[in-house]
Amino acid sequence: MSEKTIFEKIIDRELPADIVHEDDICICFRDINPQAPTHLLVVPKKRIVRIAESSPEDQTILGHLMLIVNKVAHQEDFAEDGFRTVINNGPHGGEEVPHLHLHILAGRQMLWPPG
Ligand code: IU
Repeated sequence: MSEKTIFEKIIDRELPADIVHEDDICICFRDINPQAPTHLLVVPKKRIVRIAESSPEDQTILGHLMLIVNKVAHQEDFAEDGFRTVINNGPHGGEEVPHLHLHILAGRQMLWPPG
């Protein structure tokens, strides 16, 4: 098994994080370098490297991540104002950490197209 990712170290409590949700399948914590007033990451505990390397057997996990976006949007009280969910995949996507994660950005007006 390759070396743990930074997110696996957070999941295993080897590194600190401001955790807002955790269950058997995923963890959600505040991004260390926020790009919006609220910037959360939803990370599956199973190391799916990136969405382009997910497989049909990951369907339950992937669906669960979406439902946790919904849950934390209400929990953190930005569901009504709106928010953006982003998955960066590979070099052109701007992916830095090779462990699937959904960004949730909230608390300001988002622009389109994104940079
Ligand atoms: P990306 O989609 O792989 O580019 O996003 C990685 C994110 O992980 C990025 O927004 C970082 O700020 C964030 N992050 C973090 O929250 N804590 C860390 O220890 C590290 C990166 I390294």
